[in-house]
Amino acid sequence: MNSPELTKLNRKYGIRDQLVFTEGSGGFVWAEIKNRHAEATVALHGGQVLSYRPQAQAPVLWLSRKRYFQTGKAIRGGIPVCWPWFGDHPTDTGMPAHGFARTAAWSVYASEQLEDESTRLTLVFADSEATRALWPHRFRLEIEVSVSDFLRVKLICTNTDNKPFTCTGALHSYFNISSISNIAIKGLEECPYLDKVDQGRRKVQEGPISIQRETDRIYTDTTAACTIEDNGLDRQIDITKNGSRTTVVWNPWTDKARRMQDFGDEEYENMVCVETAIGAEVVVTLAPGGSHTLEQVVRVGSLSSHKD
Ligand code: TA6
Repeated sequence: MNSPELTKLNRKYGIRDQLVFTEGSGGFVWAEIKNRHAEATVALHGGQVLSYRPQAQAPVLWLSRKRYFQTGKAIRGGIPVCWPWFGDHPTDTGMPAHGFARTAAWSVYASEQLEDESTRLTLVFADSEATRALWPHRFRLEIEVSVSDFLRVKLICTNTDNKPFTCTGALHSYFNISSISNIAIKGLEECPYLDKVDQGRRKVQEGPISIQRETDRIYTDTTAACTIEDNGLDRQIDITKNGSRTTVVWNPWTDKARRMQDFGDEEYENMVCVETAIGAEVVVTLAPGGSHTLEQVVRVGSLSSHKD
């Protein structure tokens, strides 16, 4: 985006001392948010939250040092928007994994300073000839990002077509952690899951999740909140959700980390994905005019004070 366009964007949607649009790496436009509660960065590329950090806290989201900022490529880290399909395309493996929303150019729709001096930014992305060539449906996607002492992300998908469509997707959140051996994920105990590292075998979660190898699990039929307990940072990340009956937990571990070009060999140590999803056995079917909202709220707190 050239600077006159950036100036226009800032004039229309910038908020003094809170929200400014800048040109980041790869020529991508970023919304830089800073208020008394927290700081965050959102890229128009993919409608993707790249960073979130409450004041006086360590970063909550993880972003790879080797991430791409290139047109047509997904950004490794933050909260990629997987839509209108999660994972591989159901019938055509030639299609991009996790759909096309995460590599699309989104536009700014609204920005607001809220009463408690938190900030809300809304981006939109609608169908085009290019998207209809991949997926023959008319739609409107909105992502609403609220930055406060919590981070709320809402993905609102609306069917603007004259026929129904079915979609899956996820807020594919990458969380920053002190070390993979220092964490436990709670909230999915006794929940059934499909183990993608073990040919999709159906299993049941026993106790809290600790990660000691490549982990790629689709927890089905759960609306539960999750907590990442991080002893190294003495913090817990609480993740609540709405509009989702699927939670995905992922860490690539050593071999897969090495195979990914946009992922550092050792970076599996400091990230874990806990994803708010629509996928596996649960899909969303929208009638013409129908909408669905996938919502995730992230809060951080001190672990030791929660344990006292
Ligand atoms: O959400 C977990 C997962 O589906 C894994 O299977 C893994 O492939 C990951 O997403 C990353 O996918 P990506 O297409 O971004 O490399």
